[in-house]
Amino acid sequence: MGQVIEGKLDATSLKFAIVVSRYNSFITKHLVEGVIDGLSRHGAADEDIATLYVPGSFEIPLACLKMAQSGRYHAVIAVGAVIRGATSHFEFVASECAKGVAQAGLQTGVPVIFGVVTAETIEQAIERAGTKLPNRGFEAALTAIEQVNALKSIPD
Ligand code: INI
Repeated sequence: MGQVIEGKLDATSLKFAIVVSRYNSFITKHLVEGVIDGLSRHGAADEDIATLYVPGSFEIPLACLKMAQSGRYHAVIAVGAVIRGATSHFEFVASECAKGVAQAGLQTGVPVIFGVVTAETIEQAIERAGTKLPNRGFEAALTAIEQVNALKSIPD
């Protein structure tokens, strides 16, 4: 089977930044709660979690890049809710946010996790904030912890 390298779900002594959009805050506040719950339950200390608020999901990538560049955090978790509604604005916001979040991670080498809900309807967004479906923020927290530890485990 060869050598298996994987990341444990242990957030002890790790530092995290959450970048959260105020737009659709009735959804994002639940996602942030999910992130903090996921990090805390896996050993992260309250003082090791910093939360930065930005106006909308379009503003998330630059804020993630700056947080990652600061060197203070082991991972950055982006949290937003982009809901289609009646406008094509949705496509631009959602795709620029996704591209920018990926770029922030690749450019800095710091894991930047996409905890942004994209949904066709408000109802779908509510489901993904932890009603019918698991809270996407909680899942993003676990992804962050696993990814940090997976990258730490890569042999020199
Ligand atoms: N921002 C969101 O976070 N979600 C949305 O659904 C959304 N829609 O649909 O418009 C949205 N727009 C605002 C955008 O993120 C920027 O804040 C704005 O365009 C200014 O740059």
